[in-house]
Amino acid sequence: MSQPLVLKNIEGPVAILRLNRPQVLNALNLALMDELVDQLKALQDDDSVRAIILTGNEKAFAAGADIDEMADVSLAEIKMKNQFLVWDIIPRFTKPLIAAVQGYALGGGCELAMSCDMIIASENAVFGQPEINLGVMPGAGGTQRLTKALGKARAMEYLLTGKPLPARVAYECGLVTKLVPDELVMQEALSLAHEIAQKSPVAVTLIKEAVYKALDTPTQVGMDFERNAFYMCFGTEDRVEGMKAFQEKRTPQFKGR
Ligand code: CO8
Repeated sequence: MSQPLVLKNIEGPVAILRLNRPQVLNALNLALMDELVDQLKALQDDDSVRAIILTGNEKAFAAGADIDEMADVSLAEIKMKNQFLVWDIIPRFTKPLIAAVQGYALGGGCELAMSCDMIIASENAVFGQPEINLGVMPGAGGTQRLTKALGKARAMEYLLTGKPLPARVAYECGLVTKLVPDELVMQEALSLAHEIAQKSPVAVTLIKEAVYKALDTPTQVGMDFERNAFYMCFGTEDRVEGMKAFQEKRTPQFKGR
């Protein structure tokens, strides 16, 4: 049996994880999600890795949770399985995570892409939360993250009808970072990942946390977090290096200390 998730390669400081269940459009079964979190934990501990790209294939990033795996599950089973424990780890991952999306990103696939820090999408990508058509609803953040990105009025329409959200609309709503032709998706994701990988990893992590505070907390709480995070930067060697490099008119070499 082929691996449901492939650590394709590590290109310098950038690791690429590829969802690999092409026969079912990368439907997210429990084994795949467990493997994804295991891989992320390993990459978290690898100091040489400073950014991660999560991708699928040309036809699908992921077409949602595996419906065949869910079809016969009882309420008691789904409740007790607590499958979302692994999902909660993804937004807490401290290194930058970029979703490179081609084709379908539906249901859990859309939620997985939205759990990443940024999405690079091809013009033919299709997002959406079609769970309503299965008699259920999103369970891994779809109602929350789509609403924050699109606003109530438009999110309601997509969530209640389950209709596809074209990449162009997702881009215009701010859900997608960059929209590029199909063949340039990985190139663009790699370029972005490599650029961020050159920055101070500590500052990158703190900025990530601060941005999520902006989404999840009242402004003053976020401002307080930001101020303390700013102070924390002054405890790093990277801050000394960054400012010294500016004065010496050279490129800084950040070490993550
Ligand atoms: N689960 C299982 N199998 C799938 C899934 C899926 N989500 N999506 C596609 N497949 C399978 C198909 O059954 C088919 O298998 P087979 O060849 O054996 O018949 C194969 O993939 C190819 O699919 P299609 O023939 O249907 O391909 P099309 O190009 O005709 O259509 C679509 C593509 C439109 C994407 C269509 O496959 C589709 O509608 N898929 C289901 C999309 C969906 O409803 N997603 C939401 C699932 S529910 C969910 O995500 C809940 C999230 C809760 C939290 C997350 C927990 C993990």
